[in-house]
Amino acid sequence: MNILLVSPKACTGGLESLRKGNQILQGLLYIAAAARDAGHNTTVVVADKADVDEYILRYKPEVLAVSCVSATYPIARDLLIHVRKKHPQLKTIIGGHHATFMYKEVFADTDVDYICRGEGEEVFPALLAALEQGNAEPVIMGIVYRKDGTYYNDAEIVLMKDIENLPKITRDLTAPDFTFSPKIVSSRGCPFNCSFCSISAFYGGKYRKRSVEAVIAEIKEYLSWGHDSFWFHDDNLTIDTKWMESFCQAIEDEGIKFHFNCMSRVDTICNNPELMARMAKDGCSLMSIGIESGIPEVLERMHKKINVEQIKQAIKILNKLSISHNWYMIIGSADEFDKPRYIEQNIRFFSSLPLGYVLISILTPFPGTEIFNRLVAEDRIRHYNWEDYDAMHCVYKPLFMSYKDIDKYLPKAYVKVYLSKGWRLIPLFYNSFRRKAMSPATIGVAIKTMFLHVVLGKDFHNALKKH
Ligand code: B12
Ligand code: SF4
Repeated sequence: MNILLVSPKACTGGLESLRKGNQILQGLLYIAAAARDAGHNTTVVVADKADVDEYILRYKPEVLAVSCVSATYPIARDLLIHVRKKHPQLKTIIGGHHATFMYKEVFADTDVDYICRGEGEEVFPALLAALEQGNAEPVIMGIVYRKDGTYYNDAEIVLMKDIENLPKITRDLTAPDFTFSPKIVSSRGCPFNCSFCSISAFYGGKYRKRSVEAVIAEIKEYLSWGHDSFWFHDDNLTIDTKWMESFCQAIEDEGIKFHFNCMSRVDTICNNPELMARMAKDGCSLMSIGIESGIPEVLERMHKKINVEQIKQAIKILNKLSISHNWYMIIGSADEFDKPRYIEQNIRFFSSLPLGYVLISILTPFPGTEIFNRLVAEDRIRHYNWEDYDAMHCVYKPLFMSYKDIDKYLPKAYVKVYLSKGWRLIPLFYNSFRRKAMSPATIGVAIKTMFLHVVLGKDFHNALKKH
């Protein structure tokens, strides 16, 4: 069968790489590879309703598959509605975190044929096989369809037992208009349970790991194609420290050289400083770590299971190494700490630390998360305009201040936190280029946005968005 897979053309602020297709949602590439391995002709494109017809004409698909996150759901929704009207013969399917948790709403909005609840690598080819045999209503748990108001196969979110042999993502999966940059997944899931993160809900707290041998073989293959810089999409690459040690050992034994970026946690960094030094030596050039808040009570309610002392110690450890660091901060907590004095306390905390990059978000209740379920129960979700679920808009009703005031803290926090770095901004940017930790385009977007907002007084969200 001919399958067209669509990554929504995002206009999420600043994500140039996703808009231009330099990056395509990795989950979609995995299911494209799985369908190819099952003998189908697959092409992955980045599109919205305005240009999907062109791709349908070019690739003549029988099935159209879409992925999205909450913020890009409106693009996916409009595209599916358009396809249903204009190409009614096409079978359509959507997957990803948003569709998994909001499947009933997505069916109602789009009249899509199927929704994948969970991981698609096994169930998507099973659906294609059923469709080839003329069975449009197969019993495949996780491939949900709707008939006469009843949902079938929706009882659970399906996960693969084993992720050792993930299908191989190759250049030829994507249409030639888009560039290819390999990402590595050595594990899926996370054993922690942070209240704002949809990972624990999606993976049910399960954590699965691939063998060091399989990951090294994949990296060697990408190296042979000329790539030497990889982003690990693992939710936390360093959870299994024994695995990480074996991985470093394998890099050293094989004598292979490459840069890699990954996500970690402050507790792991504090408990394993030697491992961090070894990772730096073996090519780790950027580590992203969630601090979220410097207020102990907020950390506790988020179930972060880290403390302020660990945060400070982890920063010291990383600052002694050649690893650039990128920290996450959250404004707002949807509880009694949503007061200007606590938000300002948090901004002061982040400004007082010798951090590398800081990525600041507004607390966003993503479907499936504990925060989402609580705010729905308390009737404190302001609206379901999903394009605003981009971690830059306050979409909930705060208890002690207005949502607009929370929104205003986002640019303020960026300015204060980055200005607090003073001259250290110069080596920060210089090193990020040198170690390929961040692209000049990303930093360019950040500087342009701040200039438009702070100097020219433009609205922050409009300054960041590109239409
Ligand atoms: C890496 C990453 C990014 C990268 C993406 C790069 C890329 N090329 O993919 C970058 C930094 C660009 C990014 C940006 C954003 N991200 Co992000 N990101 C991640 C992260 C850590 C890994 C994504 C990944 O590759 N996962 C591995 C793949 C294999 O899993 P998957 O995507 O879920 O796909 C599987 C299934 O869902 C299913 N599936 C998915 N689609 C489809 C489609 C079909 C048809 C089928 C059958 C199956 C299927 O099968 C796949 C294979 O098993 C996830 C967390 C996570 N664990 O997923 C967050 C995550 C997806 N991101 C999130 C968010 C919020 C964002 C941003 C909005 C942040 C922001 N403020 O801008 C943007 C939105 C970007 C966009 N336009 O879509 C949230 C989404 C929550 C939500 N409900 O919206 C997540 C879950 C993290 C979290 N906070 O909880 N992100
Ligand atoms: S925020 Fe990080 S540590 Fe917490 S559940 Fe999500 S991936 Fe795990």
